[in-house]
Amino acid sequence: MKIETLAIHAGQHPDPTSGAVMTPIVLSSTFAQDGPGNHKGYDYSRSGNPTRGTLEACAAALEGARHGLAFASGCAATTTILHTLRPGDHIICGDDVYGGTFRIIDKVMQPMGISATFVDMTDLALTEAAFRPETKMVWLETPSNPMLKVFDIERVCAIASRKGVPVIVDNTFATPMIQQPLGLGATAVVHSSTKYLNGHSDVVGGLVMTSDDELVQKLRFLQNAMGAVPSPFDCFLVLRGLKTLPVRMDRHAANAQTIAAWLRRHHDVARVYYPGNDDHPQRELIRRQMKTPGGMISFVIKAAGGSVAERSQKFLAALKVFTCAESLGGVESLIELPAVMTHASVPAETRAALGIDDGLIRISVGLEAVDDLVADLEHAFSASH
Ligand code: P1T
Repeated sequence: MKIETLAIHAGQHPDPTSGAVMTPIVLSSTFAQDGPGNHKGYDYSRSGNPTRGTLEACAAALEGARHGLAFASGCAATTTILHTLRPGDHIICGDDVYGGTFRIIDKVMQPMGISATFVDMTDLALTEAAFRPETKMVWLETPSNPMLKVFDIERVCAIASRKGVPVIVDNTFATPMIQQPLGLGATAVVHSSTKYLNGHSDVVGGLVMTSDDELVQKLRFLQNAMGAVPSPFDCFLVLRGLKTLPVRMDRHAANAQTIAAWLRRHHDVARVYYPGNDDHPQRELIRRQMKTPGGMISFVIKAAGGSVAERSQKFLAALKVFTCAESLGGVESLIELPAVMTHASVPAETRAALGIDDGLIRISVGLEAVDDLVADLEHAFSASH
């Protein structure tokens, strides 16, 4: 079946007791056993829950995976995967990742004896050179947050596979509608389902999908043992969000393509980072790897009088349709300054090296009428002079 059909039906059947077409929210924390240890598949809701199980099955189908695991947040999913590592192990991570992911690796895992090398994976020779005998995991986001770099999943996986090292791809920005990393050789995919998968900015959640039976056993153990599981209500909401993911992603990308092209022509804009740009340094790869360029754009405004950072602040304050907020992937358009918001936990010198300047602006293009979005941006350019 095609992904649009799977998004609506995978893992779902009318409820056998009531005939309910939509998956019920099973709130019970515990499940009756016919005798000690003799249950119908569920014993305690941290270990497994029917609503969560349905979400896990549907999400797995979308990524073409055999298994799905749901977590209380994207960071909980990330932390759980990283706990498959042991002291002395080494991880190679793409150099541009969500600030919270950088913080987990830098501030939580490194003190536990896991070393990390952050690499610009657009350079495959550099990536290969970063491997050590103790390298046990490769982690990448593509497109990356917030610089929208695109890494070649297939080639990075080929290098890692020669070394026997699993590759984890954070597919939050792209979603399975744009690319399916498991088909390109990745071992597992991680998502902040807070974003496009849920799509309505009313849930914090995470998902991991994999077809690796050995890895999923370790992750299931950790999901239960560490306990960072989502509520059944949140699972219901993400499951509902998935049903419209295919239509939402098309509109996000269409609106973003219009806005990115308009920004590039604008005399007040210094630079635009968007995978749909025809001068994007990875444009050949993008054509091969991504079905659409997605809904995220970063750009740098030109200074007017004061510094670029000052103008960015004024620009954000003047917007009426875009909301200044962290996060992305909801129906509504959001705008933020990564250096002081989502990527504040990345050290200033690292941010500078990556191009996350104090004035860099990131937008998550929503589903509003694109003319209204352009008019809102145009007004803010004028008002921030
Ligand atoms: O916020 P949480 O659900 O825990 O997900 C963390 C996460 C993981 N991976 C990527 C690529 C992300 O962008 C995020 C969260 N990002 C934001 C909150 C943001 O505004 O970028």
